[in-house]
Amino acid sequence: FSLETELRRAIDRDELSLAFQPLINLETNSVSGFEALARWIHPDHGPIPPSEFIPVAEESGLIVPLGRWALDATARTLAEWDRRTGRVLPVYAGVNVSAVQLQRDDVAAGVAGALGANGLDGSRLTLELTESAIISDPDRAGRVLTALKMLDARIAMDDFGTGYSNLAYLQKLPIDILKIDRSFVTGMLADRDSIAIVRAVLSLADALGMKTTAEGIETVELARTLAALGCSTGQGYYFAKPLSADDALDYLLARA
Ligand code: G
Ligand code: G
Ligand code: MN
Ligand code: NA
Repeated sequence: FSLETELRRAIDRDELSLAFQPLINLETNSVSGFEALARWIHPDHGPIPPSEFIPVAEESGLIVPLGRWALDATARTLAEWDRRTGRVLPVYAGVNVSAVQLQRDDVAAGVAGALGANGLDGSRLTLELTESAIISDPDRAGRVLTALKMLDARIAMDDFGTGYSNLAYLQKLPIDILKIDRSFVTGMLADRDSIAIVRAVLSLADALGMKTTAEGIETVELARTLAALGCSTGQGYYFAKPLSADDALDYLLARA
């Protein structure tokens, strides 16, 4: 059983799917968007978690077709939701882009293709990049991010605070959103250091004119505290787990 061979087949046979986790506006409690997360249910071996197949995809280069598929499938889902509800829904989808993808693929061309094929405005997509994606080739990252901004797409820094932070990139690159890593959020009510880091990230984002998304909100206390601290957006099991596309649309319509 070679995960790489199986993954290649899974991409070809359309065995991958997407789950959508709601992103909640902490001020209004409405749905701002969803993070699209790849799922793989192998016909014989059952669900294979992304923590197993994403690293294999990165090492093998399969992250390029996988990433293209994720962009297309996300845009297709947004267009399908618009079609079903008969309006342009005011929500965006966040798509994860790994460092390898940013280096090896023309991500802006992939985004433009996914938008064009589905008749979507660029503001409907947010690309979630990790700090490592930028550090590994800052010049290339700068060109790709500029091209993405020209499409009107937004850029989020994923897992912010866990990478090799080089704060100069925040100033130089057109980053719209800082996603505060789950590890800081989880501990922030019990641990002074975590809340200090969360406050510092919120204040940094505010000073640089960026929005913030807190990951891993599991309790109402965390949701209330982050809202009071001025965090823009929340994500976590307290609001909802990653949902199927149909359940995500129901969730959106129930909260609208
Ligand atoms: O639900 P969770 O276990 O789904 O996802 C684990 C991690 O896998 C996410 O935090 C994300 O970094 C990564 N991931 C999920 N889907 C994708 C994808 O489509 N592309 C990339 N590059 N990473 C993904
Ligand atoms: O940041 P990444 O793109 O690494 O984050 C998405 C991952 O976080 C997914 O695996 C998702 O299932 C997981 N996740 C989302 N909300 C929560 C939460 O409230 N608690 C925990 N433990 N994991 C969460
Ligand atoms: Mn992410
Ligand atoms: Na993250």
